[in-house]
Amino acid sequence: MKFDDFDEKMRKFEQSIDQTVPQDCYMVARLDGKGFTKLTKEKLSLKRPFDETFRDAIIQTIYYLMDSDFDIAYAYSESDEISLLFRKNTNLFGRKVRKYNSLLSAEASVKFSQLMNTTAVFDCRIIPLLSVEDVKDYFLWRREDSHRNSVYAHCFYKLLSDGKTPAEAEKELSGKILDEKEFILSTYGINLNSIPKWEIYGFGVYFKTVEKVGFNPVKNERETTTRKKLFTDFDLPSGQNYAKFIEQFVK
Ligand SMILES: Nc1nc2c(ncn2[C@@H]2O[C@H](COP(=O)(O)OP(=O)(O)OP(=O)(O)O)[C@@H](O)[C@H]2O)c(=O)[nH]1
Ligand SMILES: [Mg+2]
Repeated sequence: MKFDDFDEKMRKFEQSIDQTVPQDCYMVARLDGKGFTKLTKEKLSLKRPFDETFRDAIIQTIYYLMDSDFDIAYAYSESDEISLLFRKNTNLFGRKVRKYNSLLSAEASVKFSQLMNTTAVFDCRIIPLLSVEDVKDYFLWRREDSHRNSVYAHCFYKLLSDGKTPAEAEKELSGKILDEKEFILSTYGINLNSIPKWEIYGFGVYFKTVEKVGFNPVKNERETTTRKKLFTDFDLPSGQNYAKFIEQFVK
């Protein structure tokens, strides 16, 4: 077969499952650590349920992705997951899903592995969203997921420190609603205000404009310039205030 004939025949297969995110949609990617329960327990000696070294490696991974050309407006992280909201009009990779999934997963995995001196892998999914309301709801949803997971994890490790086996702790928590788990924590003198906020609700990363005072040798005078700097927000607003806060990134 001639090369052009091969090309025509094979491209059809290659392109048959190529998907692109429509220009009208907002786009979020969610990365999630693969098998991090095992990794954090067996290969890394981390504090449980939450560890600052782990958190800081996630933050550095997010900075690395946001400092590259991915066009990310806002990132949110809880546990071993990272959600990335892209700028509305981004046209990187022609909005091809396979490009985002493969490159984000690869870049995050390599960076995080280097930082933690281990082999760690993130999967990635792209979530197209139709409206500003959907974007707000997406981030409210992940924040609430964080809240639930975190309360469970704090309860679980408190029960273990009280002498329960993992199976007993799991059984005790199974079927309990959030309020009941928060009550269990209160019996240990713990409430949501006594746990670092990022452990319960996760944290956000975004660019902030900062002013820098320098010296202009040509004009022989002090000069104030502005530049964008990445900032980690450990004190995200809650409820509708968080939804309102998200609006600034949906452009
Ligand atoms: N010790 C410790 N573990 C953490 C920390 N952050 C996340 N993890 C662990 O990461 C795991 C994330 O859970 P999942 O994503 O649901 O499960 P997974 O084992 O990664 O499985 P898959 O995502 O399905 O591959 C949980 O077991 C958490 O305990 C941390 O700061 N310290
Ligand atoms: Mg995971």
